[in-house]
Amino acid sequence: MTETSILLQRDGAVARLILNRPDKLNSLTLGMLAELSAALTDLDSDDAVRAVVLTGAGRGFCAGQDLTDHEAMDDTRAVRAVVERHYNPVIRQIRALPQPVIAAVNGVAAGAGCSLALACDIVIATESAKFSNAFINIGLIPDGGGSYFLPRMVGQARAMGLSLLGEAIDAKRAAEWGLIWQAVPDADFAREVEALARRLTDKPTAAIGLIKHAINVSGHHSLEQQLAVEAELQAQAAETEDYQEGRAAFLEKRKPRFIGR
Ligand code: T3D
Repeated sequence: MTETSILLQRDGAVARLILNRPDKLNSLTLGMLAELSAALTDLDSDDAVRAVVLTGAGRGFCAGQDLTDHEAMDDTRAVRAVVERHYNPVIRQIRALPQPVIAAVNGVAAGAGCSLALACDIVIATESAKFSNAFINIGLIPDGGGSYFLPRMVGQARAMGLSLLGEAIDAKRAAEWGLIWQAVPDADFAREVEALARRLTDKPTAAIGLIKHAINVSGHHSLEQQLAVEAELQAQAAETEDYQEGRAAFLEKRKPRFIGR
């Protein structure tokens, strides 16, 4: 893709998805969500990609739904369809992507922009970034999976506080609360994101996809159901070449070289 509202850049085994409307803090239009969905579809079947970084151009990560997008906002009767047809598929795609997805939160993540970040597998943020469940500030409710992710990540009390008050928290607090993986000084951010992505590309990618699945379904499973899921997924992991390599490397006391399948 070229200069569109979503940039997809491949760099070896790392793919970068860049939300690219910096003047509007990368707020989301329906066209942008369609582009994002198309890019995720491309990546889903791309075996050469072993880590995906989702980030924002300019000073923001994503300010949620573009409130000036007439197509999405003017007909209030169409909101259900906007959520079902444009937001929900993207959230599902991120969760189901076989590769790990890093949200590299370079600035404010508000409303559906916050949900988008939380849908990713690992969130790393600049210390100056802010997370805001801003929906309530305009009379809406958390969508994009926000009402699912938040209580599971930070517990009911903090999920309620964030959702009812709509106040932003900074990345350090978000990390302390378990909303994100890591807050790093702004000056180190690019280097830390790169290092995290490269660490992930060296890992057994097929197992990462299976781990994502196991953890994502665990939220609505009993222990018995989850034990059954683990048995099934472990059987699949054990069939991979990377499992053979991991075990051989351990026995031979050397570093494993995983190929991702
Ligand atoms: O119908 C449906 O689809 C329902 C789905 C809803 C999902 C949602 O995401 S609802 C929540 C939508 N998001 C918000 O309510 C956040 C709105 N933005 C803000 O509150 C602030 O912009 C921020 C706190 C995020 C950042 O503030 P600040 O001071 O750093 O920046 P700013 O000056 O407000 O914004 C910079 C520009 O981006 C500005 O444009 P301008 O005046 O320079 O031309 C601003 O209007 C624009 N912008 C920021 N957020 C949005 C936006 N434009 C359109 N939509 C936005 N969400």
